Formats: sequence, structure tokens, C-alpha cells
Amino acid sequence: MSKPRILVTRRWPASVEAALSQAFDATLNEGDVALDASQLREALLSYDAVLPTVSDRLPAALFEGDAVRSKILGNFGVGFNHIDIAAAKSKGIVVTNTPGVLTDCTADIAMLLLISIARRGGEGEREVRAGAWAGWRPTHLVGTKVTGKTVGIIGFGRIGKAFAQRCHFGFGMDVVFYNRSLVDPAEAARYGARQLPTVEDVLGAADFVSLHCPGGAENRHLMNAARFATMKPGAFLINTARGDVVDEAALISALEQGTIRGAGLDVYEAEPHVPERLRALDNVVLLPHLGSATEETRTAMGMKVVDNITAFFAGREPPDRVV
Ligand code: 8YV
Repeated sequence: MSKPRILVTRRWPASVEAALSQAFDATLNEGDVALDASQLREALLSYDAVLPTVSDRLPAALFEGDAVRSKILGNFGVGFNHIDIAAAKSKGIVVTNTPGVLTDCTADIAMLLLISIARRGGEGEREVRAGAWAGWRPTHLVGTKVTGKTVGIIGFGRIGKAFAQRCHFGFGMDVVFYNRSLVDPAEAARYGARQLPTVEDVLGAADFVSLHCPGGAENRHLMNAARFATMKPGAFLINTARGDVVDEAALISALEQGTIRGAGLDVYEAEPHVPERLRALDNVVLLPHLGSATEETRTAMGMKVVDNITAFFAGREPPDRVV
């Protein structure tokens, strides 16, 4: 029997690409250039499986017609809001993701952003690199103390919990969170956290608000102008979830006008585009979607995709099926 034809849309860790090439008739993206909509459409028509990343947008239009050949999308990542899940489902296409393996590294990046923005790490680094450091003085780049402050988490899933644990047990912070379903208080306490009833309650209590909910229609612009206005004066926003959870234009205005004090961002509404007005601000730390970017995690993510599509083509249930 011939091996299933699969398309890997970007370069993946070498060990994962080797495993895929051994088990499948794999086409690798040697140049690592993001595919455009027509290339992705072509891929769905000609491959048994497409293995997309967050850089591949797969809206409903790409699934239209009867000619789609792909039976599974093995998404490289836990978030899958770049794929129109309803359209995939209507075509009987299975979608899998990679939960669990990127929890710690993404929580670490949220922590990095929290500390950097509070302690003005980005500004300091830029100053030293520019050769502009004029020497130590008591009033130079004075930031905000983290210990003892309140962090408010929106979305208490795996990553939200791992972040809560770091904030409370590692940095002595008070942790409150909003989650759409009720979390057992004993479970929340294991992560050093306490649930509040509404997003507004969390925003009103927190010195740092960190987003850990999924992207997509349900949470689109959850953070908007009205919600920035309910944040504590001098509070900070951290986003390692998805860019569309934040109304970026409203965030920029809130930062420019001092409604909030600063933001640490790893994700943006139209990646890789980062608005110039945002880049012009000093009170932001901006990372290029690094949440899961460690050798260990990217390899583990890839191996999860291998497991998922291997199970699928062997007629077994893929372990991480989302559709
Ligand atoms: C991944 C992420 O790197 O897994 C996710 O949801 O946001 C990132 O950590 C990205 O999705 C890769 O496709």
C-alpha cells in the first residue's frame, strides 16, 4: 500500500521531519516560506494530510467544493483558530492539535513578559545596546515591584494554571482568575489562585492582567476600550494567547493615553504585522510569538502531530482530535 501523501507547511525540528519522512510520503517546505491561500487550497486538493501551523490561515472558502482530498489536518500547535473548524467538519476532515506539551514554555513566556514590562527590561536593553546608558542613578528606569501584587488571569486552562503557579509560588503574587466554567476552589488553590465571577471583577482587582483563553469568534476583542477603562490605573496587560482576544486599536489608545501603564505581547491581531504606533511605544515589550519556542517543546509538538496522523492513517482514534 502506498504511503499517505502529507504536506508539512513550514520547517519543523529535524528529528520530527525525519520521522514524518520515514512514515509518510512527506513534502517538506524547504524554503520555510509561508504558503498563500491558493497554495493551501491546492494542498487540500492534492494531499491526504496537511500539517499546518498558526501561520496558515484556512478559512471556509478553502474547503469549498467536492475535490478536497485531505482527510486530516494535523495542526502544529494547541490553538487552532486559524482553521475554520465548522468548514473542516462539514467536509468530514479530522483536525488534531498538540495540547499539554507547550504549557510550561508558554507560561514561562508570560512570566518573562510580566517581569520585563514591570521592571522595564526592554527599555533597559535598548538603552544599553544604543550606547545610551549614562550610568547608575537612583531614579533611572525605575519600575514596579512584582512581589505582593495581584495578577488576574483570564482563562484557567492548562497554561493559565501553570502561569498562576509561577506567579503565586515563585513570585509571591496574589492570583485571581476568570474562567467561563466553575473551577473547584480546592483545585484552584493548588495553583495558588482564586476564582472571581466576572471578567470585570478580575480587571478591577489586578495589577497585571494575563490572557490565557482561546482565540476565535467566542473571545474576539474580549479586551476592548470599555474593559481597558475598568482596569486598575497603572495596571499592565500580558497577552500570550491570541491577538484577536485584544482590540489592538483600543489597546494602543489605552497605552498612549495612560489608561493602562504597559503591555507585554507575544501575539498580535494580524501577525506578523505589528502596528507602527505600538512599536513606537516605550511602555510595551513585544515578542514575535515565542510562546512554545524551545527545542524541547517544538520537538514534542511535532511528535504529537506524528502520533495523531499515524493513529489516523492506521484507523485508530487520533489522541488529540478536536474535530
Ligand atoms: C505555536 C501557539 O508555536 O500552540 C499554539 O497555539 O500559539 C504557538 O505556541 C503555534 O501555534 C505554532 O503553530
